[in-house]
Amino acid sequence: MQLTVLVVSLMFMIIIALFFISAIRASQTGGSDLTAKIDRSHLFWGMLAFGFAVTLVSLWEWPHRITSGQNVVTVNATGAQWSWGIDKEEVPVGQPVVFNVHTQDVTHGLGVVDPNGRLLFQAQGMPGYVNKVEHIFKQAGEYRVICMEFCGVGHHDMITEFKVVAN
Ligand SMILES: [Cu+2]
Repeated sequence: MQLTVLVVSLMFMIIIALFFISAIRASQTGGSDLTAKIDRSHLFWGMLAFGFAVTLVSLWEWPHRITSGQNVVTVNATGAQWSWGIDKEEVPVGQPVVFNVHTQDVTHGLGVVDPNGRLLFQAQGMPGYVNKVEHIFKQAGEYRVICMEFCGVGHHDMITEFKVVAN
């Protein structure tokens, strides 16, 4: 994801730099340069297609896409002041896992952190609702569930763990 952001940022910087260069040249040569030659409608449709492609690529692993089927593992995660209760201690690698997130009292935020300490995804936990978030774990190991929404004095203690295991 960070590499995607870097590549997209560099591409935008190059495009903007080209416009600046052509504008400077146009001001020096009286206007017969690249900006004058580019058809504005081509530019519009090109930028639109570029934006669409970037959006598609960057959202490809959208975590809120919920699949259904026999191979989906369901984990019920319940937040309460101040702990997380999850009904599975182990989930498999490479299989869709759907977290049903809800709370018993106030709003909490379920955050799942990988063994390297990197936040993988999060979902809001709200009283009276069940929010679903899906993830396919790619790496076995110890994962942590933390709270992403400040919920009182014991908020920092809302940590629990589960294992991702190879099939
Ligand atoms: Cu909290």
